[in-house]
Amino acid sequence: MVWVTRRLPKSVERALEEHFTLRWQRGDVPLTPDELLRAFREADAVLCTVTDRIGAECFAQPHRRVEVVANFGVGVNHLALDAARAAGVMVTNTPDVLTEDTADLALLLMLAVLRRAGEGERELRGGRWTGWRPTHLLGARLGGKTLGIVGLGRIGRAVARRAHLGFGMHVVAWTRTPRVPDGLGYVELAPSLDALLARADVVSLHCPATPDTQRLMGADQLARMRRGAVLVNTARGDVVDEAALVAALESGQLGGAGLDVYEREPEVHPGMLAREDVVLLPHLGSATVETREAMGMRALANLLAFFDGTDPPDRVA
Ligand code: 8YV
Repeated sequence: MVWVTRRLPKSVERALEEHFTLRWQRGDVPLTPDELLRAFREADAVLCTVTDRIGAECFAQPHRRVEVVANFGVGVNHLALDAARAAGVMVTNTPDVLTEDTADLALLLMLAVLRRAGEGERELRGGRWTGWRPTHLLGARLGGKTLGIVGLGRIGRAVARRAHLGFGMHVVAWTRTPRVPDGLGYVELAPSLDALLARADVVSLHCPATPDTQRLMGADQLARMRRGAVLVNTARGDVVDEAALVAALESGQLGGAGLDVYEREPEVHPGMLAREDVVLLPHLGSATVETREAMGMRALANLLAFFDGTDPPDRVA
């Protein structure tokens, strides 16, 4: 039996039903910690997602039955991978299929912040638009600006392509493996995060959330950004110290921010909500019909491979 923790696109639910006995979550709310423990005792597999914080207690409990956890999503920071390995439980994710849509959303946030789209929309809907004038809501052009990409994995590379080829940005990147990937000759590698922060007009985060990247962008790093620069985060809230970000915006050190992810989702730092220079989206990076269906099919493919006794394509633990 496969326990599915959230509702999925209809086509995915039907495809899962063709292959497995399923246990669906009633309503579309996250399982409680007790329900998660129970799922691990009763199911052979759990199909989970970012809203399920699956700690060591699930993997290490007596009478655990689960043999495989198929995560719907590429990020796996909500799963205790070491505990999964220690217990011999396999974990898979859904890379590749969400790369392009997440990269699109990063560009959307850059444009929205630089062109003051949120502010303009709020003004219009609020009945405060008095008509066109030459000096109304002037923003900044993306073209010609320097983009600093933190993390040059699949999504970081897709953002680099869009930013340079589509918008004429200069692209500087800082990455764990200091090598420019094939086909990205226009990307300059920064020797350090500090060097990248000193150069970039827009900093976009594309690293996974790990103990090493926890609050990677803290008060010190925000202070090292160029005055008036913009921070975009479509990675994980854990990578940014949200309180420090609010302080940097309030002091004018940063010129704006575009966020899709937060430290304590669905909570958002109250200091952010009132700011006109911030664009806030509710974790929509992969939220297209095409991608969410593809993510579901990828999770299904991983489960099928596991139960067929072959190697799942996207094993992470
Ligand atoms: C998902 C994401 O919407 O894949 C990820 O890591 O952040 C998004 O694509 C979400 O996390 C589903 O698990």
